[in-house]
Amino acid sequence: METLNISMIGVPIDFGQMRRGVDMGPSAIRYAGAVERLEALGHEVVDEGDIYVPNAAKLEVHPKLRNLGAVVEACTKLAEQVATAVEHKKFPLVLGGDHSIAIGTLAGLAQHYKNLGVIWYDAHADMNTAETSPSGNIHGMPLAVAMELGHEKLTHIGGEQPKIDPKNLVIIGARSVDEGERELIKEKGIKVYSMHEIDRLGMAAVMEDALAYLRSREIDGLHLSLDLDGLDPMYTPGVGTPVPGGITYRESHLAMEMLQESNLLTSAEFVEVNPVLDTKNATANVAVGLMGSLLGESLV
Ligand code: EXY
Ligand code: MN
Ligand code: MN
Ligand code: MN
Repeated sequence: METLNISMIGVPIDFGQMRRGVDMGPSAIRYAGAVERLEALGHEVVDEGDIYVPNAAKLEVHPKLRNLGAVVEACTKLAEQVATAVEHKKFPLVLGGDHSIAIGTLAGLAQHYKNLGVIWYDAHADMNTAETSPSGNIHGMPLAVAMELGHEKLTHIGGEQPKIDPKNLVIIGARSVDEGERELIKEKGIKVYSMHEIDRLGMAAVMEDALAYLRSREIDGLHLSLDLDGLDPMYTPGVGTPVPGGITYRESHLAMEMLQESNLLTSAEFVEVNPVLDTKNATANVAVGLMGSLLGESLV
């Protein structure tokens, strides 16, 4: 693998959901040795530190969008930082924090990539709006927002245009999808490999198919948004919304290794690590191991 100039950005926020602790995700991932692991692969890694939202509790609230003002501020700052990293030919590596941060990551990437592919590795579709959400938690909404569906304070971060084309989106690992999300997936013709397809076809075939599909879309960049709850909770217990019957440890490493081989990857984020719900930093350790496979580590 070519050596990368990695811009590692921490986003220690928990505004997009209700479980305390996920704001410590970036620290947990750092303690799990993310920088050393990637430097050992020959990459240049600059840890840009953390995005900070002062006085979050005083920012705008909304009856159906929890902590709206704080999420908007965090994602606006993140979008700027991601856009700057890409401008300087760096590889953005974003550490969450809950999955609402992807609103900022995708907004930043869309400043440069006009036909961006996205692999959404997750138990969930994260495609709700205030009208369809069962919880009002914005970490269940980033993909709707990126398709410019939802409150304009969110959809207009990084500009008023949609940030992704639904046809360039591939969801892998879905097993907890709400009614409104199912309708949107059908309406937009979004490619989803649920746990059923992964069980039936196997992860190798799923990744072959997904990468061939994304190549056929002639994407100009590929972002991996990896929610650690995409894996089975037996491997990643430290997440806020665990769903049994998930992807295995080795299936996940294979997916990362095949992504690396594809030479399509241009950015990545690892989200929903919650050390308060974890044991011995296991979930952050899994995240760092997957980063290694994603960015060039080989078994022999
Ligand atoms: N679909 C549910 C909701 O919208 O509240 C659960 C979303 C969980 C989102 C986590 C980050 O993946
Ligand atoms: Mn998610
Ligand atoms: Mn999830
Ligand atoms: Mn608009």
